[in-house]
Amino acid sequence: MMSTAGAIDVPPERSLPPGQHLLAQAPVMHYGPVPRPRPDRWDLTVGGMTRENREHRFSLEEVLGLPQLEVVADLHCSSRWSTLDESWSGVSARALVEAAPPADGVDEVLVFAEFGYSASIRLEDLMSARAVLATHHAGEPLTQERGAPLRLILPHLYSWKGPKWVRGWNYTLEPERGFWESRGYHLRGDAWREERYGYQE
Ligand SMILES: Nc1nc2c(c(=O)[nH]1)N[C@H]1C(S)=C(S)[C@@H](COP(=O)(O)O)O[C@H]1N2
Ligand SMILES: [Mo]
Repeated sequence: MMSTAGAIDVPPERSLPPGQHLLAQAPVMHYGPVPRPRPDRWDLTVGGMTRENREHRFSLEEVLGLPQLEVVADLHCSSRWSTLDESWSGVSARALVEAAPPADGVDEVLVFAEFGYSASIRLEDLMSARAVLATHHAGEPLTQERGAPLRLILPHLYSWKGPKWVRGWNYTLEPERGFWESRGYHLRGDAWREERYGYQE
């Protein structure tokens, strides 16, 4: 998470979360390499404390059959840049939770992606009306570097909580720290409350 030059002015009537500056365009940012497409072996797994006490597996086709959702949302990187009005479309994350429901008492999710990337997310955040498993950005299919075939977008959280190349999640009773959360970043990560670092928890 490095900082980025090229800040622009925030338009009147708009605001950014505290401590953020605006960029005209989001830089491509992730840790490690871009995975190469593997449509033949792609699946999505929902496991951990599921209601039926079994792992649920979905093909991409099955995921794409869930209710569609389009969201216009800002990106907020914890390295302090934001962008405004990105448009993301795909399927509702809440619909996938409903298709593979958690056991009673589950409040937490560890979302995982290719190459072991993961992010800790509260079930409540994953089920928010604007949480989208995106297949498209700005009206075009996601590019590989932006997370194709599927990427999670949670508009009110810092964007490290939006894994690109997402492959599923596990339900847990207690929060489990993901990639950045175990490197000093916040479990919840609400950008509007500036929940950046773990020491603020
Ligand atoms: N799989 C994966 N997803 C990831 C990351 C990553 O390192 N790996 N980085 C996150 C971070 S820190 C940011 S800011 C956004 C950047 O998204 P962008 O490249 O579309 O701008 O992706 C997020 N999703
Ligand atoms: Mo980020």
